[in-house]
Amino acid sequence: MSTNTWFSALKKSAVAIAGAVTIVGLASPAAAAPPPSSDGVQPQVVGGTRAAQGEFPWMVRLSMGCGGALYTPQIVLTAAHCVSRTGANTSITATLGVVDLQSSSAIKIKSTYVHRSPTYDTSTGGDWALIKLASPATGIPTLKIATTKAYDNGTFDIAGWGGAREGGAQQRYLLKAQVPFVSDASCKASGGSYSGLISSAEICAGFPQGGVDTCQGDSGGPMFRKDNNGEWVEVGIVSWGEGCARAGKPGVYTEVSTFATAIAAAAARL
Ligand code: 4AZ
Repeated sequence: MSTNTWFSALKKSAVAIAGAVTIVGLASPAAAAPPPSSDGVQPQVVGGTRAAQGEFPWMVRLSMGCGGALYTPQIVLTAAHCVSRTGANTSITATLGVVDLQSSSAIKIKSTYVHRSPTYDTSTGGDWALIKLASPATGIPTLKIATTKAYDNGTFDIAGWGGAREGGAQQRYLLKAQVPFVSDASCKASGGSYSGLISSAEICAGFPQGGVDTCQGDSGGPMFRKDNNGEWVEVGIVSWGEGCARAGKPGVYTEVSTFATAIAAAAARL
Protein backbone atom coordinates (compact mmCIF):
# COMPACT_ATOMS: atom_id res chain seq x y z
CA MET A 1 0.00 0.00 0.00
CA SER A 2 1.10 3.54 -0.45
CA THR A 3 2.85 5.25 2.38
CA ASN A 4 -0.03 7.63 2.77
CA THR A 5 -2.47 4.78 3.04
CA TRP A 6 -0.18 3.07 5.48
CA PHE A 7 -0.09 6.19 7.55
CA SER A 8 -3.81 6.71 7.59
CA ALA A 9 -4.17 3.13 8.69
CA LEU A 10 -1.80 3.87 11.52
CA LYS A 11 -3.87 6.79 12.58
CA LYS A 12 -6.96 4.63 12.73
CA SER A 13 -5.30 1.80 14.61
CA ALA A 14 -3.09 3.74 16.86
CA VAL A 15 -2.30 1.04 19.34
CA ALA A 16 -0.57 -1.04 16.75
CA ILE A 17 1.82 1.75 15.92
CA ALA A 18 2.08 3.14 19.36
CA GLY A 19 5.66 2.14 19.78
CA ALA A 20 7.49 4.61 17.75
CA VAL A 21 7.39 8.33 17.83
CA THR A 22 10.49 9.94 16.67
CA ILE A 23 11.47 13.44 16.10
CA VAL A 24 12.45 13.33 12.49
CA GLY A 25 14.23 15.83 10.40
CA LEU A 26 14.90 14.66 6.91
CA ALA A 27 16.39 17.80 5.51
CA SER A 28 17.75 20.89 7.11
CA PRO A 29 15.10 23.60 7.11
CA ALA A 30 16.15 26.99 5.91
CA ALA A 31 15.28 28.43 9.28
CA ALA A 32 15.86 27.19 12.78
CA ALA A 33 17.96 24.22 11.81
CA PRO A 34 18.93 22.45 15.02
CA PRO A 35 22.62 22.47 15.91
CA PRO A 36 24.60 19.24 15.96
CA SER A 37 24.87 17.55 19.32
CA SER A 38 27.71 18.72 21.52
CA ASP A 39 29.41 15.33 21.55
CA GLY A 40 30.19 15.78 17.89
CA VAL A 41 28.21 12.74 16.91
CA GLN A 42 25.55 13.28 14.31
CA PRO A 43 22.21 12.59 15.95
CA GLN A 44 20.34 9.72 14.44
CA VAL A 45 17.27 11.97 14.19
CA VAL A 46 17.80 14.45 11.41
CA GLY A 47 16.35 17.74 12.41
CA GLY A 48 16.49 16.93 16.09
CA THR A 49 19.17 16.84 18.74
CA ARG A 50 19.58 15.07 22.03
CA ALA A 51 17.80 16.55 25.01
CA ALA A 52 19.91 17.09 28.11
CA GLN A 53 19.17 15.09 31.24
CA GLY A 54 16.57 17.08 33.17
CA GLU A 55 15.74 19.45 30.32
CA PHE A 56 12.20 18.11 29.90
CA PRO A 57 11.80 16.26 33.20
CA TRP A 58 8.13 15.41 32.73
CA MET A 59 8.73 13.38 29.55
CA VAL A 60 7.48 9.81 29.84
CA ARG A 61 8.11 6.76 27.67
CA LEU A 62 5.31 4.22 27.66
CA SER A 63 5.92 0.52 27.07
CA MET A 64 3.51 0.21 24.16
CA GLY A 65 5.84 2.52 22.28
CA CYS A 66 4.31 5.93 22.90
CA GLY A 67 5.32 9.10 24.63
CA GLY A 68 3.51 11.00 27.33
CA ALA A 69 3.89 13.79 29.82
CA LEU A 70 3.50 13.66 33.59
CA TYR A 71 0.32 15.64 34.30
CA THR A 72 0.11 14.95 38.03
CA PRO A 73 2.57 12.87 40.07
CA GLN A 74 0.43 9.81 39.38
CA ILE A 75 -1.16 10.55 35.99
CA VAL A 76 0.39 10.53 32.51
CA LEU A 77 -1.28 12.41 29.63
CA THR A 78 -0.88 10.62 26.30
CA ALA A 79 -2.84 9.99 23.09
CA ALA A 80 -6.09 8.03 22.90
CA HIS A 81 -4.69 6.18 19.90
CA CYS A 82 -1.96 4.77 22.16
CA VAL A 83 -4.45 2.87 24.32
CA SER A 84 -7.27 0.50 23.53
CA ARG A 85 -10.01 1.33 26.00
CA THR A 86 -11.04 2.89 29.27
CA GLY A 87 -10.73 0.55 32.22
CA ALA A 88 -8.38 -1.23 34.57
CA ASN A 89 -5.02 -1.82 32.94
CA THR A 90 -1.88 -3.09 34.63
CA SER A 91 -0.01 -3.86 31.42
CA ILE A 92 1.66 -0.51 30.75
CA THR A 93 5.05 0.45 32.16
CA ALA A 94 5.95 4.13 32.32
CA THR A 95 9.63 5.03 32.29
CA LEU A 96 10.42 8.41 33.81
CA GLY A 97 13.24 10.61 34.95
CA VAL A 98 15.79 9.81 32.28
CA VAL A 99 16.71 10.73 28.73
CA ASP A 100 18.47 7.35 28.35
CA LEU A 101 15.87 4.61 28.43
CA GLN A 102 18.58 2.11 29.38
CA SER A 103 19.82 4.13 32.34
CA SER A 104 19.98 2.32 35.67
CA SER A 105 18.52 5.52 37.15
CA ALA A 106 15.28 5.15 35.24
CA ILE A 107 12.10 5.16 37.30
CA LYS A 108 9.66 2.52 36.09
CA ILE A 109 6.08 2.46 37.31
CA LYS A 110 3.23 0.23 36.17
CA SER A 111 -0.22 1.46 35.22
CA THR A 112 -3.40 0.66 37.10
CA TYR A 113 -6.07 2.33 34.97
CA VAL A 114 -6.59 3.98 31.59
CA HIS A 115 -9.09 6.70 30.73
CA ARG A 116 -9.52 7.08 26.98
CA SER A 117 -11.19 10.22 25.68
CA PRO A 118 -14.85 9.36 25.06
CA THR A 119 -14.92 11.68 22.03
CA TYR A 120 -11.96 10.06 20.25
CA ASP A 121 -13.06 8.64 16.90
CA THR A 122 -16.20 10.78 16.93
CA SER A 123 -16.66 13.93 14.86
CA THR A 124 -15.63 15.93 17.92
CA GLY A 125 -12.16 14.46 17.95
CA GLY A 126 -10.03 14.33 21.07
CA ASP A 127 -6.93 12.15 20.74
CA TRP A 128 -6.03 12.14 24.43
CA ALA A 129 -5.93 9.63 27.27
CA LEU A 130 -4.86 9.48 30.88
CA ILE A 131 -2.87 6.67 32.46
CA LYS A 132 -3.00 6.24 36.22
CA LEU A 133 0.24 5.00 37.75
CA ALA A 134 0.46 2.50 40.57
CA SER A 135 2.40 4.99 42.69
CA PRO A 136 3.32 8.66 42.44
CA ALA A 137 6.49 9.60 40.60
CA THR A 138 7.82 11.61 43.50
CA GLY A 139 10.29 14.37 42.78
CA ILE A 140 9.50 14.54 39.07
CA PRO A 141 8.08 17.85 37.81
CA THR A 142 4.73 17.83 36.06
CA LEU A 143 3.77 19.62 32.83
CA LYS A 144 0.71 21.84 32.96
CA ILE A 145 -1.76 21.90 30.11
CA ALA A 146 -2.90 24.93 28.13
CA THR A 147 -6.35 26.04 29.22
CA THR A 148 -6.82 28.73 26.56
CA LYS A 149 -5.84 29.15 22.92
CA ALA A 150 -3.47 31.95 23.90
CA TYR A 151 -0.45 29.70 23.31
CA ASP A 152 -1.70 28.07 20.11
CA ASN A 153 0.85 30.03 18.09
CA GLY A 154 4.57 30.65 17.73
CA THR A 155 7.32 28.09 17.96
CA PHE A 156 6.75 24.79 19.69
CA ASP A 157 9.12 22.28 21.24
CA ILE A 158 8.68 18.58 20.52
CA ALA A 159 10.48 15.63 22.05
CA GLY A 160 10.35 11.86 21.97
CA TRP A 161 12.05 8.51 21.60
CA GLY A 162 10.39 7.70 18.30
CA GLY A 163 12.01 7.06 14.95
CA ALA A 164 14.79 9.26 13.68
CA ARG A 165 13.25 9.20 10.25
CA GLU A 166 10.16 7.88 8.57
CA GLY A 167 10.22 4.12 9.02
CA GLY A 168 13.28 4.39 11.28
CA ALA A 169 14.09 2.68 14.56
CA GLN A 170 13.00 3.85 17.98
CA GLN A 171 15.60 5.80 19.90
CA ARG A 172 17.43 5.06 23.12
CA TYR A 173 18.03 8.73 23.89
CA LEU A 174 15.38 11.44 24.01
CA LEU A 175 15.47 13.74 21.01
CA LYS A 176 14.10 17.25 20.74
CA ALA A 177 13.36 19.80 18.04
CA GLN A 178 11.36 22.93 17.38
CA VAL A 179 8.58 23.46 14.84
CA PRO A 180 6.46 26.48 13.93
CA PHE A 181 2.69 26.74 14.22
CA VAL A 182 0.70 26.03 11.05
CA SER A 183 -2.76 27.58 10.70
CA ASP A 184 -5.81 25.35 10.42
CA ALA A 185 -6.49 26.71 6.93
CA SER A 186 -2.98 25.93 5.72
CA CYS A 187 -3.00 22.53 7.40
CA LYS A 188 -6.36 21.59 5.95
CA ALA A 189 -5.10 22.52 2.49
CA SER A 190 -2.24 20.00 2.72
CA GLY A 191 -4.11 17.36 0.77
CA GLY A 192 -4.95 13.74 1.60
CA SER A 193 -6.05 13.11 5.16
CA TYR A 194 -5.51 16.75 6.06
CA SER A 195 -8.80 17.70 4.40
CA GLY A 196 -10.47 15.94 7.32
CA LEU A 197 -8.66 18.02 9.91
CA ILE A 198 -10.90 18.83 12.87
CA SER A 199 -9.95 22.46 13.38
CA SER A 200 -11.40 22.72 16.87
CA ALA A 201 -9.67 19.58 18.09
CA GLU A 202 -6.35 19.56 16.24
CA ILE A 203 -3.42 21.94 15.87
CA CYS A 204 -0.69 21.59 13.26
CA ALA A 205 3.02 22.39 13.25
CA GLY A 206 5.94 22.04 10.89
CA PHE A 207 8.13 23.81 8.37
CA PRO A 208 6.73 24.28 4.85
CA GLN A 209 9.81 22.50 3.52
CA GLY A 210 9.58 19.70 6.10
CA GLY A 211 12.73 18.36 7.62
CA VAL A 212 11.76 18.52 11.29
CA ASP A 213 8.89 16.59 12.79
CA THR A 214 7.60 14.02 15.20
CA CYS A 215 7.34 10.49 13.85
CA GLN A 216 6.29 6.95 14.65
CA GLY A 217 6.74 6.32 18.38
CA ASP A 218 6.48 9.96 19.41
CA SER A 219 2.70 9.63 19.59
CA GLY A 220 1.20 10.70 22.89
CA GLY A 221 4.12 12.90 23.75
CA PRO A 222 3.73 16.61 24.32
CA MET A 223 4.17 19.57 22.03
CA PHE A 224 4.97 22.42 24.36
CA ARG A 225 6.23 26.00 24.73
CA LYS A 226 6.81 28.60 27.40
CA ASP A 227 3.88 30.62 28.68
CA ASN A 228 3.92 34.32 29.56
CA ASN A 229 5.43 33.45 32.94
CA GLY A 230 8.26 31.50 31.38
CA GLU A 231 6.79 28.18 32.42
CA TRP A 232 6.38 25.16 30.16
CA VAL A 233 2.85 24.48 29.00
CA GLU A 234 1.56 21.57 26.89
CA VAL A 235 -0.35 22.84 23.87
CA GLY A 236 -0.47 19.66 21.80
CA ILE A 237 -0.28 15.87 21.95
CA VAL A 238 1.48 14.05 19.10
CA SER A 239 -1.36 12.55 17.07
CA TRP A 240 -0.74 11.91 13.36
CA GLY A 241 0.65 13.07 10.06
CA GLU A 242 1.26 11.77 6.56
CA GLY A 243 4.70 10.32 6.93
CA CYS A 244 7.29 12.25 8.87
CA ALA A 245 8.95 15.55 8.06
CA ARG A 246 7.63 15.60 4.50
CA ALA A 247 7.37 18.96 2.79
CA GLY A 248 3.84 20.30 2.91
CA LYS A 249 2.72 17.61 5.38
CA PRO A 250 2.66 19.11 8.88
CA GLY A 251 2.51 17.16 12.10
CA VAL A 252 -0.96 17.08 13.63
CA TYR A 253 -1.41 17.38 17.36
CA THR A 254 -4.39 17.19 19.69
CA GLU A 255 -5.36 20.76 20.58
CA VAL A 256 -4.95 20.48 24.33
CA SER A 257 -6.72 23.73 25.22
CA THR A 258 -9.93 22.44 23.64
CA PHE A 259 -9.94 19.45 25.96
CA ALA A 260 -8.36 21.01 29.04
CA THR A 261 -11.57 21.04 31.06
CA ALA A 262 -12.37 17.43 30.15
CA ILE A 263 -8.81 16.32 30.89
CA ALA A 264 -8.80 17.99 34.30
CA ALA A 265 -12.22 16.58 35.16
CA ALA A 266 -11.22 13.06 34.15
CA ALA A 267 -7.96 13.30 36.08
CA ALA A 268 -9.83 14.40 39.19
CA ARG A 269 -11.84 11.17 39.00
CA LEU A 270 -8.99 8.75 38.39
C1 4AZ B 1 3.01 8.00 14.46
O1 4AZ B 1 2.91 7.09 13.67
C2 4AZ B 1 3.22 9.37 13.95
N1 4AZ B 1 4.75 13.39 11.46
C3 4AZ B 1 3.24 10.43 14.82
C4 4AZ B 1 3.43 11.70 14.34
C5 4AZ B 1 3.62 11.92 13.01
C6 4AZ B 1 3.61 10.86 12.13
C7 4AZ B 1 3.42 9.60 12.61
C8 4AZ B 1 3.81 13.31 12.51
O2 4AZ B 1 2.92 7.80 15.66
